[in-house]
Order: sequence, then structure tokens, then C-alpha cells
Amino acid sequence: PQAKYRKDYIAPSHQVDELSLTFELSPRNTIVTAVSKFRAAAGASQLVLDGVDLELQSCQVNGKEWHTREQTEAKLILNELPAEFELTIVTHISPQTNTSLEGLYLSDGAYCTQCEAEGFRKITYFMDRPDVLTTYTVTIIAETKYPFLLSNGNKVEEGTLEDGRHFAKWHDPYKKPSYLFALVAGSFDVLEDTYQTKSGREVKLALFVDKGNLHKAPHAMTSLKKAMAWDELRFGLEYDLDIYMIVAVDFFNMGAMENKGLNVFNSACVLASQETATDQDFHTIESIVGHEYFHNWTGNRITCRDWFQLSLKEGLTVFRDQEFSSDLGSRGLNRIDAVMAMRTHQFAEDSGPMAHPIRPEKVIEMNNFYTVTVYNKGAEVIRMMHTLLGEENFQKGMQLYITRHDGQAVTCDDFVNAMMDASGVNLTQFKLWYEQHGTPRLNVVTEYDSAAQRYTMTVTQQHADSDPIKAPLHIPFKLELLDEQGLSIPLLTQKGEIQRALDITEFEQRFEFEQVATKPVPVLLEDFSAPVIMEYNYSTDELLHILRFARSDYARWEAMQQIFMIAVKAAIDSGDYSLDSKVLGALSSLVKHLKGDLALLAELLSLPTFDTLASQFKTIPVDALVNVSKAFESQIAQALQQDLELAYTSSTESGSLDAQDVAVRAFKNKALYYLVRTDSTLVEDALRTQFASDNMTTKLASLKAVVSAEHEKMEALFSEFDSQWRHDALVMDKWLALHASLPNDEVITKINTLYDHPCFEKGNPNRVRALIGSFTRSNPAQFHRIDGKGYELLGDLLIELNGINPQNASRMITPFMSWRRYDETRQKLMRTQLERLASLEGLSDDLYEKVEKALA
Ligand code: BAL
Ligand code: ZN
Repeated sequence: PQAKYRKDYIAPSHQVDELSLTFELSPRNTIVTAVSKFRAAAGASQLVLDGVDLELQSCQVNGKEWHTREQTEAKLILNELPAEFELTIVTHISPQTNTSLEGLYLSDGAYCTQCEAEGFRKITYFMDRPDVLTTYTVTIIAETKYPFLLSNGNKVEEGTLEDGRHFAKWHDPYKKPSYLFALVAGSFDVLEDTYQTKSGREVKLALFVDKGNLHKAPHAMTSLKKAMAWDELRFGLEYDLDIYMIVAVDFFNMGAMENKGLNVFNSACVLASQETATDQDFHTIESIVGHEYFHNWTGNRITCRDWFQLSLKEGLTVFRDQEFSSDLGSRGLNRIDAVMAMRTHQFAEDSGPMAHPIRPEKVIEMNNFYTVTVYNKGAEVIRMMHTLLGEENFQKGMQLYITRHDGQAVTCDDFVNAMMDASGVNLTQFKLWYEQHGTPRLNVVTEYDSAAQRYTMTVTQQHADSDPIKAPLHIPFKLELLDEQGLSIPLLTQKGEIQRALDITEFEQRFEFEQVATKPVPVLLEDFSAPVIMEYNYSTDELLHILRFARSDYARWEAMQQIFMIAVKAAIDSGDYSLDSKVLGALSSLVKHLKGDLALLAELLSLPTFDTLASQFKTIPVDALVNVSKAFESQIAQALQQDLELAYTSSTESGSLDAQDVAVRAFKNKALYYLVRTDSTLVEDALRTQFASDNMTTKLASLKAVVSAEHEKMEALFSEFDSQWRHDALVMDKWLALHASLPNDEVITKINTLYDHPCFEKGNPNRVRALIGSFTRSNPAQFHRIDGKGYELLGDLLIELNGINPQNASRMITPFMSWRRYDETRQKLMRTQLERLASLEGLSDDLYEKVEKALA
């Protein structure tokens, strides 16, 4: 496979003035007729079109078959062309056999498309690149058993044909790149609504779901209306078409796709009722519905010049969806979520063989770059700009960006330039964040001079050894100084009071704070103001002070995580797995007081994830980490048993989706998770009551608790759950995921048995993620077992998935990417699996790129 480089960008040879597509749908032989008007730029007489898995029927230029052409596996090259011409191409495709879920395919009997990044080339020959924008007119012809025929824009015509089939014609007045094209044909239940924009236009909203699922659609619809209102309020951005449609499908590689006016969603990211979805699911749905909606401006109206610029739309849109969730819900909890995603996944990616800057320089398979780096670190980079500029200037920057570039395909530099021009803040050095990979380390050393009442802080920044840039980054560094009483000390420097953040711009910098009456406790990198690893020699007492007094909820949680981290490291070093009584005392006091946000309390009581802990070690001590975590959980459970019992019984909720009830559930479920590790007499009753609940959050928590503690009730509850929910695949995904987290040696056998469960299907990415994704992510002890059986299970699956759905295979390979971070035995075992893949005949580009990098 050929790599592409960002530096090699060349503007398109032609412009396309309009494109008209006609689809005659048939499972194995869909006929696609594409008629387009091309205009050559700078005298080009050759046109190179992309096309994959297409059967070319005819190719006419101005009505005549064009014979001066060459065809390769992925291109159609037309030579000796006039400067302007109409091109008509007819191709045949087979949606039924398209298991890659890219291009046009069948999902449980409904036709649907996924074109980002390069799926349009599986539909017809075209310049399948994001900087070729044109207007689309789409005619869909199908049998009447597909009553809904949908595409982008507005429906302009529909009717029946003489042969009994029917058709619909859609026109999208906004120019768009091919990756935003969408088509859906199927039989659905529809939830309809309307939204009045701030300028008074009425927009029709329609949500299409599988028959019988209408009762699970209202939450997504409410979320959509909230997102539309929020984007008007916070960003001044209004929807532009007369209709906005969302279709939920069961077979989908991603969460959702922002096609203009016709979003296609993974049904897992749409469908929710209290009986079937957890509070987390409700939250995720709101955030993804928001995310896709926000793309209408940041992605669709202004798109990417080339795929190296993906973070232009994704980093920005993730930032926007995070702000949406934070404005509507708890800012602290949302920040915790975002930082956990960074620490659990992004830091690992950034220190492994797939490390890349948020704007990559080299790509073999674009699908491999829809990464936590481009998305989540990309959002952190936007957030840093927001911190440096402040909300008002940031919004001015957004306005300028939109006015300057509406209707264009642009670059990350264009975005930063708009921010810079609108605010007057110099972001030249800041732009390095787009070029540098790896997680920077910030080391802080402090000194207190009581006579001078001066607090000095020396900050040094260090970058990954592999970093090609070798220049200091511009890092906004937020902090709070707490006095002995826990009050905030003003940040007075010679240059005045620090309002927003310190500007770290050099490899080493010194800051002096004046009028500091007593030695303060610093809350460093408050709110995770930059995606870096913070090194400071905190004592547990200082962290406990932060836990009590910091103004930021995030900072309090972070302090607790640090406390756990220090304890885990000390336990591994000393071999003594007992948790400091001070820590247990602090946790007990939190539960006793039971005040504030109970959802935050649940987070405070949670140990860092395995991956977060692992990131602290050069060689990951798998068994020690698993055992220390287990030991700590057991000690917390014993020490807090009475507090938790009391808190569990005194906290009540009514089963609603109000933030208050959600928080109570989160806390009670965490309490149960601990109590099930004790001999508490309330456990049996609590398990029974929770399992019988018709609220999925409550029910599932009982199952999760028994599985994690290998409680005797486990098998019975699993079996009852199966008989209750076998008809609902999305609910069964939760059941599959819990099986995969079984903390005992039986789990591999169990997974192999579950491959034959009627609910399981290897061609469905949701099922694979639920069973195998959960196994590799949330069962480190078994995935990394020393006999290599966990690795073998994943290796076998990847070989199968390579033939079915390379994109999904490539996502699932992630845990093997960090193989070098384990001990020698495990390294050897993982390497064996990677080598198996490397020698596989027909290895997809998706896997090739990762396997090659992993083994390099
Ligand atoms: N553009 C792919 C799906 C998403 O990020 O919204
Ligand atoms: Zn997105």
C-alpha cells in the first residue's frame, strides 16, 4: 500500500459544477448513474477518478462513450478531455455483499450509506476528496417494500413508475464534498417534530427507527432540539435546511455520521428508554446527537481541504459537544469524562507506534486516523485556544472563521489564523500543537520564602524523544493556590494579577507570586488546562487538602486520583498492599457527609482505570496492578461498609432522568459495587430489588456488582437477563460485555461459546465491540493472561474480521499496539499474533498500516 503525505497536497484538476445521481436499488445489482459537469482548472486534459469494487458499465463524455481511458483497481483515468464537459458514468454495485459497511450496503434489510472518509468511491467513480464541492440531485428508485427513500437536502419530487416501483428525488442546495452524501431506503417507524429557529423559520425534524422502536426515539429527538437551541444561543449558529433527518441503523462502523440534512446513526447512539438504556447511554446519545448536529457548521458548511486536516472539524466539534454537555449538565463531571478518555486511550496512543500529531503528516488508510488523538486531543487543543482567548474573543474568532470560509474546504491553519486575527492574541507558537506528537511532560518545582512572602514556581517542559519538532510549546497553565484554611490566594505577580492562566512558552520558566502569607498548596494544571503529564511531588496530605478545598470539582477528583496513584505505586514498590488509613478516613468522611453532587462522589470513590495506572509505568506490571486494585477495593469496602450501608439506604430516587436522580443512582450503584465485596446483610436484598428494577441503570448495576465480585448469584442473574432481553440486541450487548469482564479463567471458553449465541454476529460491529472490545479493554487480567490465550482469541478474531470488515478489525487491534510496554513473555506472545497477521494473505490496508508500525 502507498502512503500519502500532507506535504504533497495538490489542488484538484477539475471543478464539478453539479452532480446528478440516479440509483436503481437492488441487493446484488444496484445501478448507479452519475451525471456531472466538469470544468478543468489550468488546462488539465486528464481526469483521475477514484472507484473501488465497481463494475463499470459505461463512461460517456458529452454523450459519447469515452475510449481514451485506463482503469486500475482503484482509479479510472480519462485522457484527452475538453476543458468543459458532461460526464455520464454507469456502474453496478452489490450492497448485499458489502460487509465493509462503507459505501452503499444493506443493514438488516435497509439500504444505507457511509461515505466518510473514502466510501463514496464504492458507489461511483468520482473525485472522492473533501475539496471537491458540488450540488447534488439524487433520484432513488426502489420497490415499494422500501417506503422511505431518503437523501440529502429537500425532497423535490416523488411518484410511482409503470413497473410498480416508486421513486423520490432530492436536491441539496448546499455544495458539499462526496463524503457528506447519504442515501437511505427502508421501512421505518418515524418520529416527527418541528423546530423554530431563532429567525423564525420552521424546520421539520424526522427520526427514522426500526419498526417497533418508536418508543425509544423521543430522547434523541429532545436532544436534537436542545442542540439546535444551544448552538443558536452559545455560537449564534442557526440550521439552514427545511428538514433535518436522523436514521438509526443496526450495522454501523462508527457512532454516527453527519451527512448534510440526513444523519445516519448507529442505533446504539439513538435508541433509549428507561427500561433498555442506562443513564450513561442517555448522556452519550445527547452528546452524539449534538455532535452530529454541530457538524452542520463545523464540518459541513466549512469542511476540510484534505483528510490530514480532519481535526479541523472533529477537534472543534468535539469541543463544541463537550461544551454543550457541560452547559446542560455538570461541567465537572464532563471534564472528568474528557480527561479519562485522554488518559485511558489518548496517552497510550501517543506513546505507541501509531503516535501522530492531531494533524497527521503521513497516512496509508484514512480510516485509521479517526483517532482519540485527532478527536480528543484535537478538542483539547481547541480548548487551550479557548483558555488563551477567553469566551468572548473565541466567539469573535468563530464568527470570523465562518464569515471568511463559509462554503469552503480549508485547513487547520485557516482556523487558527481566524482566531488570531479576531482576538489579537498571537498563536504562532501555539500552532506547534498541530505538528507535534507525544504527550509533553510538565515538571513543577516550588519554593516558598516566608520572609519575603513569595512563592516561586519553576516549570519545565519536556517532549517525547521521538518528537521531530524539538521546540517549546505554548501551554496555558491554570492553577489555584490554597492557603491553610483552604481559601484561594490571589495570583499576584510583578506584572499584575493572573486572571486566566500562566503562559508557558519556554523550556524552563520561573513564576513568582507575591503577598503569599503562608506556604500554599498549589492546584496545578487546574481543569487539565493542557493535555500534558504533570509531574509534581505532591504529598498525600497536600492532595487531601485539595480534595477538601479546591474550587474546581475536576481538581478535587484529580487529587483523589493522584492519591490512589501514589498508593498503588507505593504498594507495588513495597509489596505491602494496605491502603493508608488517612486515605480510607478521607473516603469515609466523604460518604458520611454525603453532600454535594452524588455523581461526583461516585467518581471520587473510583480507583483510576487499569490503563491510567498502567501509563505510570515503563513496563506495565499487569498482575501487580490487578491485584493491588482488587486489594484496595476490598479494603475500601470493608472500611466504609457501615457508611456505605447507611448512605445506600438513606439515598432515594424516583427513577426519573433528572440530574438529581441520575446522581443518586450513580452513587448507590458505586456503593453496591463495594458492598457486594463485604458480608453486608443488605446486599442480598439490594441485589434482588435492583435486578427487578425496570430502570436499566439500576438493574445492570446489580449484575455488574455480582460479576466483578464473582458473587454466587451471578449465573442465575445472567440467565434471567438473557430470557428477559434476548429480543433486544442492544440490551444484550450489555450482557455480552459483562460476560467478557468475568474475572476468572473460564472467560475465554465462555466467549467462544457466546460466539454461537443467537444474538451474536461477527459482521455487526456493535456485537464485536460489546464482547471482544470489552474483553480486551476491561478484563486486563484475562486478556493479558500469561498462557497467551487472551491474545490468541483476539488474533483469531482479527483474522476473521480482516475479511469481513477491515475497519472494525483495525479498531479492535488497538490493545496489541502497545505490546512493547509489557514484560518479555507477554511481548513475545503478542508479537506472535502480530506476525500471524503480517503474514496473512489479503491483509487489508487498514490492518497493514498498524501491523507494520507495531512491528517496526
Ligand atoms: N465524521 C464522522 C463521525 C463524526 O465524527 O461525527
Ligand atoms: Zn465528528
